[in-house]
Amino acid sequence: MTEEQENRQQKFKSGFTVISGAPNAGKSTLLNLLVGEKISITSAKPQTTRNRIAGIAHGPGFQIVFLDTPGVHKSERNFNRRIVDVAWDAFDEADLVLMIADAARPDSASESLIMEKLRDKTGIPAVLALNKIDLVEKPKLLEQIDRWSKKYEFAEIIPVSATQGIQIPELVDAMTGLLPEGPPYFPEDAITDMPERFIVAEMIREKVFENTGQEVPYSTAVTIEDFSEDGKNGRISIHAAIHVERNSQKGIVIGRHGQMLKSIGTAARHDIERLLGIGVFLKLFVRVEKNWSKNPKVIKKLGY
Ligand SMILES: Nc1nc2c(ncn2[C@@H]2O[C@H](COP(=O)(O)OP(=O)(O)OP(=O)(O)O)[C@@H](O)[C@H]2O)c(=O)[nH]1
Ligand SMILES: [Mg+2]
Repeated sequence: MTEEQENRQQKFKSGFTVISGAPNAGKSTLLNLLVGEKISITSAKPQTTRNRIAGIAHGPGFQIVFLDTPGVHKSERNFNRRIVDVAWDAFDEADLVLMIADAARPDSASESLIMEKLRDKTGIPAVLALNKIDLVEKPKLLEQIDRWSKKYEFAEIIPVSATQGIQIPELVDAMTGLLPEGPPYFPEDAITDMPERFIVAEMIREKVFENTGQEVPYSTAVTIEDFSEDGKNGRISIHAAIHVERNSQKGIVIGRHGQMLKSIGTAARHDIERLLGIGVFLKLFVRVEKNWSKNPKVIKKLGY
């Protein structure tokens, strides 16, 4: 290696950044924006994300591997505790923490959980992104910044809006400044470590989140049963099962004359086609897996 090559390599910044925050703070929305592709599903309802999803952001002189995680919260529900554990486990991989807080709606219970974790993990720098600033007036935002700066010694506090794309370069600069020097972990064209099948299943689950209410989204899991080249018209053929916990929920997801399932399928297919860049034939089934979210074995089988 020449001296110049060595210098260049040494200056390259790379590392793992765990994205942590309360449910619904905007973690997955921000991840997608930072990566430049939709790889993590989002919704207006809390507790959308259930897995640790790596999203890779490439830039001049840096590569940041973001780990999107479930929103942390206290819950009596077995399944919720399981997914919150997934969020905490991601901290073990982190060189940097990107905490996301909703500037419009503080969530003190979740905030204290994360503060506790950060104090526990001394040595890992943390940046706070105060998100959704498009929803707050300036005086209230200044109040929030003040409140947060007294709560914890963040390396930086940056007000942002993930949906409006406000102050994103500033956020990226702050993070690259804090990352260690090192070679890239992933090839230049990689955007995630999750298989296509996983993201496809998630896109279907997102449509269930969007189209159904009350407990139904939280009783739903999606698995891919078949994923193959159709042969016909060069399309990909995907069979997916939507698992619910009760017969009544199955009825809701199918809807009158199958209308609901049709809407879910059409919306999901559009997203999947955009992701895969190819025509898709999508077939959905609804299955009742009685009380799956209470059974650790079945939870595992469904991918959690
Ligand atoms: N107005 C506004 N809405 C936002 C912003 N960022 C995210 N949202 C919305 O907030 C909601 C939650 O976003 P998500 O990205 O799913 O939040 P999350 O933190 O990943 O949520 P969980 O996975 O449930 O923990 C969605 O309806 C987003 O469109 C923002 O900057 N401004
Ligand atoms: Mg999320």
